[in-house]
Amino acid sequence: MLDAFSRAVVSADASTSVVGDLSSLKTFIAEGNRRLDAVNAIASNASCMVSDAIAGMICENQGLIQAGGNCYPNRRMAACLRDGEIVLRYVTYALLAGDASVLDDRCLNGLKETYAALGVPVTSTVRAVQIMKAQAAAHIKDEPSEARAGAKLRKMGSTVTDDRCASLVAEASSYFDRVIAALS
Ligand SMILES: CCC1=C(C)/C(=C/C2=NC(=C\c3[nH]c(/C=C4\NC(=O)[C@H](C)[C@H]4CC)c(C)c3CCC(=O)O)/C(CCC(=O)O)=C2C)NC1=O
Repeated sequence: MLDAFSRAVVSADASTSVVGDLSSLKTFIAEGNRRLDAVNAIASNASCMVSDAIAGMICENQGLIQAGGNCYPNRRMAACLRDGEIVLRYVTYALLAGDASVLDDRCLNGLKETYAALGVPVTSTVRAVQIMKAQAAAHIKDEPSEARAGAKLRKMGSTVTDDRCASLVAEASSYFDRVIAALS
């Protein structure tokens, strides 16, 4: 498992050079609090995000909870919710570390094959991940929409939400895309 710092060391070592371009690490440090805010925005809304994403996925494809569907019976429903939580948790680890390796090595490695063996449908999984991606963007920007959240609307009250958040939204989105690519 690597983070932004160990990644710089490993890359430098691979070319037997001294650690070269420190500017990206400087930014990583300078923007560190903002990164922690982004991680916190996801982590403290995680259970709501997961249940909403899986509920949305099922709403759009109710066959999943009927006999023969992969979220039927309750044991499989529980496994699916748990998997949603696992994916979101590893995405937040990657965002915290500034590196995707923890997500790749401990969550995605072999998942496609496991799902194929168990008959877990990829299109539905991808849909749930896409919903979590959209939720994460909204929470990092601290702009959850009233239309979607209703009475559950919860703002973190972040004091700075300028467009520097955009790079963290883009980075988080790239980890969700990585999940989708690994399963597709
Ligand atoms: C830490 C890394 C890690 C991952 C990623 C992981 C995933 C994982 N998900 C599994 C099952 C499962 N995963 C699902 C998920 C779903 N079914 C659907 O219809 C939806 C599309 C989707 C939810 C979004 C289901 C239903 C099962 C149980 C399948 C079965 O037993 O028939 C299994 C098989 C063993 C078990 O049931 O626990 C693994 C290993 N386990 C891990 O330890």
